[in-house]
Amino acid sequence: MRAPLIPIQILLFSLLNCGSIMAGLVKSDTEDFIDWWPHTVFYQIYPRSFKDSNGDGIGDLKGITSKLRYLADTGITATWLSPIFQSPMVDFGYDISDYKAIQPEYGTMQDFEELIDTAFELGIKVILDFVPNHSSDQHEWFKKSAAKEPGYEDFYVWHDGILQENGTRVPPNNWPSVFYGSAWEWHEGRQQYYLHQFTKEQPDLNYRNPRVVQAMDDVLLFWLKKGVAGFRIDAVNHLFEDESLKDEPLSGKTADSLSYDYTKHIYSRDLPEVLEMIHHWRQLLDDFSAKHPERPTRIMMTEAYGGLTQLADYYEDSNGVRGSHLPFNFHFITDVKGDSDARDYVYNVEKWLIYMPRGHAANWVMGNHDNPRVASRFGPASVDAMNMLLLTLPGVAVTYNGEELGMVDYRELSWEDTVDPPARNVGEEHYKEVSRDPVRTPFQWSNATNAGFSTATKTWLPVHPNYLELNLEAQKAAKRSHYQVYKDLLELRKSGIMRVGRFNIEPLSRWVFAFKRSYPNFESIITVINVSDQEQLVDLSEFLSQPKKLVVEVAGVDSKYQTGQPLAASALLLAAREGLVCRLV
Ligand SMILES: *[C@@H]1O[C@H](CO)[C@@H](O)[C@H](O)[C@H]1NC(C)=O
Ligand SMILES: *[C@@H]1O[C@H](CO)[C@@H](O)[C@H](O)[C@H]1NC(C)=O
Ligand SMILES: CC(=O)N[C@H]1CO[C@H](CO)[C@@H](O)[C@@H]1O
Ligand SMILES: CC(=O)N[C@H]1CO[C@H](CO)[C@@H](O)[C@@H]1O
Ligand SMILES: [Ca+2]
Ligand SMILES: [Ca+2]
Repeated sequence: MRAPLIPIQILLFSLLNCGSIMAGLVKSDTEDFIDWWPHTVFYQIYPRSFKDSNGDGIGDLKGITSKLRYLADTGITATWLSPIFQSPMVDFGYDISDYKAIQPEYGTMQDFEELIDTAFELGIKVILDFVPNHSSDQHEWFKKSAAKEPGYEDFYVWHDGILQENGTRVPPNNWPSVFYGSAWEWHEGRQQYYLHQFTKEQPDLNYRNPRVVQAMDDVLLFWLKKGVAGFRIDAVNHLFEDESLKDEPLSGKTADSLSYDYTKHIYSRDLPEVLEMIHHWRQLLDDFSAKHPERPTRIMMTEAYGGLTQLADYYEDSNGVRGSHLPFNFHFITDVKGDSDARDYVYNVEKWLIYMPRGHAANWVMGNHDNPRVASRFGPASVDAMNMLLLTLPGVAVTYNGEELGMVDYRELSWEDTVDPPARNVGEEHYKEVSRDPVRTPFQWSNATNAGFSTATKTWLPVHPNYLELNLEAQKAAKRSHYQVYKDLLELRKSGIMRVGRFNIEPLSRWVFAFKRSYPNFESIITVINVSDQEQLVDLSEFLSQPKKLVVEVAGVDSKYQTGQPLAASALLLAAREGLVCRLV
């Protein structure tokens, strides 16, 4: 049994009375960090694979609602749902044909309202995925725009193309789509090209048209009124293109003019107008929050794989205008690999904190539906250590569903069972190199049929065959499991020190790093991680500075240490890939 940690109120009281500067937080921002979101774990649900309630093999809203109690029991207080809107499912929901309707295979609007109500009762905030850059080509806006219906002519980005001397018509420029091929598609009906930065079934909306901005504001307000706590905004850096539609300079990375790497995206990505749009949406959210104080602050999270300066500007620009509450930080996905050493981890943590403007909340994303799972990226032995890293750093943590169990990618998934469009596009020879299906297999609830996900004879993606051993029920029953480690870490996050404690991080050697949350006269929490494949003895005494009593707070599944066990700081033995969260008393 762990001794209770200092409650946040006591720590805040002490903090407010000495006005010291914390990890990225200054006194004037205390309002922000006692709000609900700056220290929350956001649990990403991939609705298609979470829980099927009606036995058709596809996850749905009623399924999610039935599992909200599980989230609450685990200690999760916020979730973001991948798209649940009406969609032809060319890009599994990232191609929306009606922004205000629920995809019928996921349920009805009433199911959604029940989900929101149940979540509210359980103290869980729900964030929706907002996909503003493009709609589906089946959206009525696109049909009207293609037919040049008044008011809709310029809803999308249309162009005549260029007529060459010999009479051939070609696209207006050399821009490639993110998903391969020209970013322009000829439309027979309208006799013009339209822009699509993703698949050709995802035409880009024209944000230079105030009617589009208005229509999207209307969508946001629609869902806000239904009680959502905010939005995660997809592909936000693609919102605007340079009006000149000039050719982009070549990157020199590839000779394949159809590859997204072919050009430097100086006219089709990260335009300054993106920031204006972010500010506009922030204002809309702030206004709504102010008008409806009965529910918690509405927030936005933004998705963009971008440079540090740019992401920092999303938080707050050089004039101090606030934008995204949480511009997603993907560095643990893009910049740290299985063979990274301690310095790489420390460097990636520090660089975010250095660039993040003062007074904002850091955030760390460990996985999502587009990238391999932790157990597959870093190896199964690293699951606990990576969850310790994610959940004891300061700020917001983002978990992809299943990572609390250490679920593994189903890499052996057959060609016949493959459904991901980019994988189908490249064919049987190469599908494994690009398929995102292995990270999207159904959640492993138990050892029952289909891992307890569905009663169907065939599920939309097959269940990973390791479900007989790797499942939630088994991990709940086990003496020690990834799930229990995860849950203990969430419990630990409730302590005040984890919210406002000063933060510092250092490599102790090439393979081991440690970080500390501390506050004068209070207990400190120390996380120490060995990212190598061999055991090692480390000396923590210099890092801890004062010789105090060090005890284990959370240990991994296979650890020889137990909670409450005293440790010798000068000679701490860590197993390969072991992480340990300790308390300095
Ligand atoms: C016209 O010229 C372009 C190159 O500028 C070439 O790709 C295309 O095949 C030509 N079309 C015809 C019909 O000759
Ligand atoms: C399935 O799980 C239950 C409960 O965890 C357990 O009692 C049972 O032995 C398991 N069955 C098999 C075949 O593993
Ligand atoms: C991580 C993520 O949400 N990626 C999405 C980015 O946007 C494209 C197009 O909408 C989707 O295909 C990705 O899944
Ligand atoms: C602290 C430390 O350096 N630990 C060891 C971890 O394992 C690697 C090999 O993978 C050793 O070289 C390190 O010494
Ligand atoms: Ca279903
Ligand atoms: Ca765009």
